[in-house]
Amino acid sequence: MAQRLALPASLDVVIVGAGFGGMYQLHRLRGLGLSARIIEAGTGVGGTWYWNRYPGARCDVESMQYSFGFDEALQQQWRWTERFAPQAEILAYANHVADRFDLRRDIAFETRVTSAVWDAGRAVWTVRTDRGDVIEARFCIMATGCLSAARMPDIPGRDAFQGATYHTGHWPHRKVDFSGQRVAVIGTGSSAIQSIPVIAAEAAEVIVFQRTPNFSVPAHNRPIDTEYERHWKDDYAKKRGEARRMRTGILYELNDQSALVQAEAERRATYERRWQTGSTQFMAAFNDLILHPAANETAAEFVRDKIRGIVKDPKTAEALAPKDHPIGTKRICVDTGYYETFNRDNVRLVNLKETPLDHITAAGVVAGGVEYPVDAIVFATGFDAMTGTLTRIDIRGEGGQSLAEAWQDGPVSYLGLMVAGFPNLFTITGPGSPSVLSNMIVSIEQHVDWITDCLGWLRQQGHASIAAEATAQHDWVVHGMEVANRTLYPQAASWYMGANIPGKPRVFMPYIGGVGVYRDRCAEIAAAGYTGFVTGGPAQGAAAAE
Ligand code: NA7
Repeated sequence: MAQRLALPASLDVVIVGAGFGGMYQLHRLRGLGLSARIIEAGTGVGGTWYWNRYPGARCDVESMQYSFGFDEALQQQWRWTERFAPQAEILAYANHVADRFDLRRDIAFETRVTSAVWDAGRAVWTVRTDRGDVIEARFCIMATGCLSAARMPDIPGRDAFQGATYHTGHWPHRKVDFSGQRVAVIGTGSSAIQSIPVIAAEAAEVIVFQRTPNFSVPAHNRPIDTEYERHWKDDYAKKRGEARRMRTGILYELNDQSALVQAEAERRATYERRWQTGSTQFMAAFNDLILHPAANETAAEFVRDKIRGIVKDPKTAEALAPKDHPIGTKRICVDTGYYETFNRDNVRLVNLKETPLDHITAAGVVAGGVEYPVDAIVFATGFDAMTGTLTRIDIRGEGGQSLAEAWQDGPVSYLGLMVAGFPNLFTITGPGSPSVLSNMIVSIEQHVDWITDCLGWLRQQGHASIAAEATAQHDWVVHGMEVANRTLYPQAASWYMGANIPGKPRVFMPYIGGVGVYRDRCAEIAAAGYTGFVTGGPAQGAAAAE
């Protein structure tokens, strides 16, 4: 193991996390001539794609779009091999970016930030790590990811199990061999839906414990051919520009028509065409699927019918067909052979709605009083999404208030970029920004560019600090809630709402107004001299901007 990078006692900027956000942020800050280091808990770069190594892990945004657009040579030279890149290829891309831009010399790996405390008098953050580092930095940029705090459910007896246990979000770095094994998978979110078909192809038996079924559409993944690659690369910059105007930051065919204006047969044909194309663009079949219950129901019923058509056992098919939430209000999954997997002899579904999960024993999982003996348990139980990665760090702003306290009734933020009371601390794709409702890399690039411009502006103006105003933050939070309440999203008990974590406040966390609209708002605010932000004092201290 190479020696860990020594961290200086004083810096302009500490960046937390070496995923795509942290890496691009470091690159941009170098361009600004600021001293910056990334502190990263893992042994390598990649963030989400470093941790989520479970079988079948794959991005649900097309590779040609789920990649950096800031550097023309990079986007022209990098070659994706599949329409939807597997985790290993995305991780290879992250490593390529780190090498290409010589980022590693400023990344301290295997180091976790434990606290960050604001000193208002000196306008510096004191950042501490689990290795005993103490660093003073003028700015702290949290590039900690939205889905990084993996969540193990508190199922009684969990620790008594004698076999192997895994969490999809913390998968081992070695190949896990399930051949000949009986495997329990707990959860049926995106991670489970991707991994179950792959595990089932290898294991002797797979028992899927489902509490709530999710809607999934086929990926129709395939190798990338030259024609498709050229279609993108011939005018990549233009296409990236168009994607940035889309509601989701993903370029795909829109249909500005209500689902309710078409006759049944025509509407089904529209859905069928989308189903055959595959991917999340299914939800763009009509313009009101996330707005009107009746419109949404037409799409939901189409997918339920597909499930009934694919899964041979009617009882299993019905259990897999979601009925408790409008389609798309929980993140729609994109799969390769998920529903077909339930036709295999070695796969069975345990419907926890009928037979609730009681406990775990040394030998297996007990549901509805029946013990299912297994050799391994895969917890595909998700994350403390959007806030968990931030609140597990002891972040203390003005007056010693912790971020966890500031967010005890749900996350509040101005633009998802800064939290009132926490000067000089930025959150890349924080709650209150499009983040998880968008192509993450598009949103990451926009936030990094905005933060970089802001730091450049502060230096130019001679300001030591910037903070969100409480009133501007309040207005943004209210606006975010209003926009969310115009949609069907708040109707689902989703992780967008914090509903998967017992006791977490039910607040719709991402901004659903759309990527294009949101970008314009951020740009207007910056152009008008950072309205809604308050700046303070002349720059001071050893690491002050030169
Ligand atoms: P998700 O989407 O949060 O899914 C977690 C799943 O685990 C979900 O089906 C849960 O059921 C289930 N779960 C959680 N706790 C339990 C207990 N105690 N018992 C039974 N089942 C449980 O996480 P993923 O990792 O799949 O996906 C997260 C995102 O990553 C995804 O949306 C993509 O954006 C990538 P529930 O619905 O709570 O009834």
